[in-house]
Amino acid sequence: MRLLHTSDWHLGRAFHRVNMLGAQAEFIGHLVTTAHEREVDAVVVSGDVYDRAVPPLAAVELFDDALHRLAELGVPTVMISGNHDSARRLGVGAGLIGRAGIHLRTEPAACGTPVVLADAHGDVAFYGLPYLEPALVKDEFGVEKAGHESVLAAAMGRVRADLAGRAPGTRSVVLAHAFVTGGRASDSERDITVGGVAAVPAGVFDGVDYVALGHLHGSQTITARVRYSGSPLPYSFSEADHRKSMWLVDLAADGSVAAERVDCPVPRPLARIRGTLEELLADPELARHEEAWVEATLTDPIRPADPMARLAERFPHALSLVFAPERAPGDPDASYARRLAGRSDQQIAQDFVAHVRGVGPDERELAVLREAFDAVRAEGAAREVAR
Ligand SMILES: [Mn+2]
Repeated sequence: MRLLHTSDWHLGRAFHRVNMLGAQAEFIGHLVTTAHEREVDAVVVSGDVYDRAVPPLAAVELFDDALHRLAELGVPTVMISGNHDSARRLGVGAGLIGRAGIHLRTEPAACGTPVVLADAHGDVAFYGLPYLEPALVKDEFGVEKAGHESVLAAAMGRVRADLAGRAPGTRSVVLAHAFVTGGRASDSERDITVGGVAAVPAGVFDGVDYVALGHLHGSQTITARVRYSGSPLPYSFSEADHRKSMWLVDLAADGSVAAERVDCPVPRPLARIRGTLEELLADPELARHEEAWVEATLTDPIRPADPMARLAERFPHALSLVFAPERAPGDPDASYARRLAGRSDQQIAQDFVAHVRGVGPDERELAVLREAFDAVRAEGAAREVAR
């Protein structure tokens, strides 16, 4: 059976001030063409279909168009909700849409109920595990301590139990939206840390033939059977070195896996450039980035006048300016944004404690901070569910 694995479409998301709907529509076209030309048997979409719980109308219309085109193609599709989606909203109409061969799995309670597709070699059971917010699903799974690993392990327990009851030789695919240990994050995923821990070990998924992951926006191979497709488009400059793609996976009769990377259309390359404004405007090396979406880090000791307008004379698609005046290393005046870059909310809070008190938080205080961050996140997620 041949699968096409993608995730993290984030329909409706902009890239800085660029509306990405056109590029997202082009990607949908590419997906449909690939599914057709490469004779794909099933499409799997591993969450974050939308960028927000209540997406803009144009994004909903694009999703509707995608559903129609996939249904017309006649290729069965399995989709789950991600941490950016409202599972409840995305799941509206799932029963009807399912009759058209597009299976939306947004209910944590249905983790152990697969979509069963068949090829010449027998059945393949597709288990859609929507993003599981630990605080919200711990009762459903009967786990005492709400954490990503414990709820995913419980969901996988249901998957294995169901699989054990099926005909011998039934192959299995799991869709999940999670941060698996060994994966590399970028700047465009929303933090899902609970209890100070975001990552779950890949071993949680042992026993299934292929795990189609979503959440991390870079394409990644955790093991031959556990992969991230990554997002089809960049959503932050930290993805400048990503090659955006999907996985075309051949699942053989014996459950062995062969995966091929299928590139996504590139609306415009990304470039991160650094130097004084005068250097950036003059350096002949940078000519190759003139048509790119550019993030420029200006190292001028004094902020130049009207820098974006001047930069745009050479780089008309410049989108982001960062000021990083060259000073001695360790200078406390380094820009606030630069000091915060790459640190989690919890790390920033811990460093703040250390900064004002001279000593960082001890174990007990760390636990208080973790609980506070978890409570805020759980409350946000609960509000989204209630809406
Ligand atoms: Mn995402």
